[in-house]
Amino acid sequence: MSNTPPDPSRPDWVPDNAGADFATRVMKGVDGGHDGMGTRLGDMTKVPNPANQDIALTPPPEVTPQPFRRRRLSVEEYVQGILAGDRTILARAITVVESNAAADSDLSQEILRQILPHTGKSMRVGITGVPGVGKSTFIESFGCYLCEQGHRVAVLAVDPSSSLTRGSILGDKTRMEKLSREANAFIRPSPSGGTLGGVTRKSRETMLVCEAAGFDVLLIETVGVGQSETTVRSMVDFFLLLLITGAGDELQGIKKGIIELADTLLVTKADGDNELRAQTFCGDMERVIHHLASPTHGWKPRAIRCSALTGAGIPEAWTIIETFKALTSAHGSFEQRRREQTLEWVHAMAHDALLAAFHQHPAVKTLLPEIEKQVLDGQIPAASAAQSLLAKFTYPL
Ligand SMILES: Nc1nc2c(ncn2[C@@H]2O[C@H](COP(=O)(O)OP(=O)(O)OP(=O)(O)O)[C@@H](O)[C@H]2O)c(=O)[nH]1
Ligand SMILES: [Mg+2]
Repeated sequence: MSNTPPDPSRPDWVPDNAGADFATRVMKGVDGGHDGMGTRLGDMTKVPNPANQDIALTPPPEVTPQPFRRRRLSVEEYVQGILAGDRTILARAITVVESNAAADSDLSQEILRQILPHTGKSMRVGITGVPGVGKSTFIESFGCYLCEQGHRVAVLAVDPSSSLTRGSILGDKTRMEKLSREANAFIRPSPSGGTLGGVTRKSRETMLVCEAAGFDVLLIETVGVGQSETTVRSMVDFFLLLLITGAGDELQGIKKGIIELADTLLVTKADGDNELRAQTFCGDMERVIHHLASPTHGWKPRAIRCSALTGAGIPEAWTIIETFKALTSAHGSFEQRRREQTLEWVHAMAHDALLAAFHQHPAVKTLLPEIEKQVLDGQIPAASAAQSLLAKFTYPL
């Protein structure tokens, strides 16, 4: 044992044989704050400590840090704020609507109930296409054009993948820099949180809130992979599919099923060297849709081309949407679709809630492993297994 006094800058867990290169040293503390002023707790803890000795400090008073909380608004304040087009309240109301917290559910439903008479007056446009096709750039250009025409534009996203990939399709508002500075535009990135069903509920309700706030054009962006196109189709009046030339059918996900959902095909990036190819491709697509059934009664889908860079085709895209609205309103299919969508939504929500309750049911959860085993062992048929599980299910739980 060495008799040298312990080095106060060397913690006792440093190995005895640690050389000079063992880079752990405890620095002497600074009395008071780092700026040389007193500590936040005042002089009570500020005890001179020249030799780093143990010193009994006067215990600081109990200070419980108070988290910053915004005052909760009342239902009336939310409703009045939304109807007055107050953007801050609008954003907060959407946060309430998007919340998964049970505590927000009553508030959110009451806000929605009160704004309901002020909803439904917008044109709801769904925009889809594979990643990189130019959705965000198109929305930027199209949205700015609509604002110039005196419209108020809200941009929302249905992006169930974003919570997994963190690559929210509207996460980067930078691609919509100009539009996000427009006083008459409101861009809401995709709600986080999982399932397509969950994201859809939030997006539908957010649409209603935006309509009550006076936005007369809603642009709902969704990435063209998976099931989200079908979902967005079920919540919009007009569905726009963006395509690029030369990407190959497979790459663009141009499945017949998706083209059949679209009210118009928009060939993007029709500029520079690509202009001629876009023209040819657009003609090809026109011939394709000619042979397909239209998703909307009273409307014949169109194929057009545009460039978000030069602005070519942007006004035409809006003219088509306006024509669509006029024709389908006259035909009755516009209103008919909205009614069907609302009822489908009710059924879908009841369906989702019932399914979740079934899987959370304690008796079902207890029985499930045994029943699964019996099915796999060939002891009972699948239908009997399902019946046994359902027999255990009661609702409410
Ligand atoms: N030349 C040309 N390039 C374009 C046009 N529109 C978009 N681009 C480019 O295409 C690339 C992809 O565009 P985005 O708008 O980000 O595509 P997106 O469909 O939103 O992509 P994701 O968000 O990844 O699904 C960007 O580099 C754009 O600059 C256009 O009209 N002309
Ligand atoms: Mg995008």
